[in-house]
Amino acid sequence: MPLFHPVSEKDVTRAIVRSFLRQFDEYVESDVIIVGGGPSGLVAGKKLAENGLKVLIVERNNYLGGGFWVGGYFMNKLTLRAPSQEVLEELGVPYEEVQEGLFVADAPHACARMIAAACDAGVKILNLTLLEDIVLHEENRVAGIVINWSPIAHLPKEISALDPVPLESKIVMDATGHDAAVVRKLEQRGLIKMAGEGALWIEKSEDAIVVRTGEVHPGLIVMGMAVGAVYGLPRMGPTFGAMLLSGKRAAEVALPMLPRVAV
Ligand code: 48F
Repeated sequence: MPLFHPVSEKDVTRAIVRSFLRQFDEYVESDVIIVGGGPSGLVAGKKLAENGLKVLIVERNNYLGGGFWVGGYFMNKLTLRAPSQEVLEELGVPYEEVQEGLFVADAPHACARMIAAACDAGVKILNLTLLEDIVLHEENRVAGIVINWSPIAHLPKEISALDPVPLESKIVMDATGHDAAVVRKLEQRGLIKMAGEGALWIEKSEDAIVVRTGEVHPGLIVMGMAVGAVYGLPRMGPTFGAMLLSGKRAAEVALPMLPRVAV
């Protein structure tokens, strides 16, 4: 007597294809597309989805979490400064106060919980997907993104001549970290000038990143380390509180721009 229910190979393949394509079809149009599934993007996605919005995270890697899996160097301990430990509390991640206002948490635990929380809230994920370009409509308002399969970037030119496809959304968010890949597409067209990231200075950087999080161009909100690259702010290196609070702030900026479905 076999342990598992009988299912054939064709049924397995059909289950994958049909489920993926149904979701892909549904998310060709979203309320918010977040490019980048690092800490800032995940926090923003969670908050927006909790407010009833249709949120898609587009991530070039096969895994979510960005730089949040490792604290710094090769050491998987995250540091955060008050008051950002409140986000860990919301997520149910244990942490330790090592000195007044400075907290340490296990990166794998925090990252796994953060990904789960975004998914639980209803965020959908398109991974192995590279932002290739942006969609611009009237008065250069950002109206969506253009995507391709990320391994395409590593293929020889003769195989990689593969057209991308566009997705539409009411708001696009750049959460691509140091790359600021979405804003860079505006810069390439002379629509914005990026200042480039400054040198490391934790005290200055964290406040500035959160304060400058917001709409950088009609239809485009920038958050996380991408904010530093746009405005020339110092980087913060191995501390993460500003990523969490910047993600929250990005969602707070977006919410009044969109009709809420539920609270
Ligand atoms: O780099 P990342 O973790 O960005 P973040 O949320 O947090 C930054 C910190 O991790 C750390 C730091 C401060 O503590 O200095 O670096 O600002 O996550 C960015 C995600 O975006 C993806 C990338 O793979 C990563 O998971 N990404 C970047 N460019 C693209 C992209 C692109 N062109 N298309 C799709 N995804």
